[in-house]
Amino acid sequence: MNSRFFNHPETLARLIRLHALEMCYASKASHIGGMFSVADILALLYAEILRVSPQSAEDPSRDRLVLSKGHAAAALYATLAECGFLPLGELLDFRKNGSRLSGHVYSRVAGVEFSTGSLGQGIGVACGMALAARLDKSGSRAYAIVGDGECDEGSVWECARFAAENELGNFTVIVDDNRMKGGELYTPKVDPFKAWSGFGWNAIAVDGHDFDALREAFAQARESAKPSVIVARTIKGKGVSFMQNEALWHYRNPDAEVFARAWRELGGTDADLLNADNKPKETV
Ligand SMILES: Cc1ncc(C[n+]2csc(CCOP(=O)(O)OP(=O)(O)O)c2C)c(N)n1
Ligand SMILES: [Mg+2]
Repeated sequence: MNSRFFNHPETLARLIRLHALEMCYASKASHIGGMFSVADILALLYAEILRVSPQSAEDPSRDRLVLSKGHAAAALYATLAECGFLPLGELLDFRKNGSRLSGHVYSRVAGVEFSTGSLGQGIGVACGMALAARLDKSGSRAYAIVGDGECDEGSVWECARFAAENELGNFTVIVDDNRMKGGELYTPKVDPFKAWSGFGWNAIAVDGHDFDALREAFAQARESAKPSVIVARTIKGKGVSFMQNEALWHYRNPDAEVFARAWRELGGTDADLLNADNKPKETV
């Protein structure tokens, strides 16, 4: 929870997208589409749901979040910086040689619980954190965010079965269900909601860009004795018209013109810039 953004996750979400855009522009790299699809989920988690703060980063009873789709690292770093875990200015070191802000989530960054990037791995670690919390009676809850494509990994379903068998009611998985993997938009033949329900989970389907619906889903998850999954229907590239549902923007760096257009669509101002030298051409 964060007092600055509590009840205002949309403000944090806007900043996450702006910072992630600037980080991808400055570093000439990264998975921008999947950062934008998960931005609202990260914003609500850090604004209102997770019991975490820079002051209690080592508290054993803190909640745990693992961003299992680790290629969206810049969105998580931006969230953590806005919530005071690291300096905002450090975000521009993203992907630079020697920086801890590597292109996939790195656990040396303050507030990060586990390094991810190899899809299918983070969810199992978060599941272990939930089990440990129960054994320790710490009251902590564990959360993992996975991509819909990541759910092609068998390890996701090993975890699904283990968590259900062990009735890990303190474990919540959020599926960033943008219906895109590396390529075009697709319709899954195996419905994710039915699949998770079939594994014995408390499954909740929501619009992943609707804060009220997400809020309600997290509240329902807290009440469940079973592990919960929030199947959040999202839009890859959400927030920038020409990136939405476009396979090209799974991984691509914006050039100066694209940066300026996207910055404008996201409502970016000069005050939002991390580096004044990045000023979009039109605003100069
Ligand atoms: C084990 C593994 N295989 C392949 C990749 C390469 N990879 C990076 S992102 C991606 C697509 C993931 O799709 P999804 O989980 O739906 O993520 P999103 O749409 O949110 O970007 C792939 C295959 C990887 N990081 N890890
Ligand atoms: Mg996807």
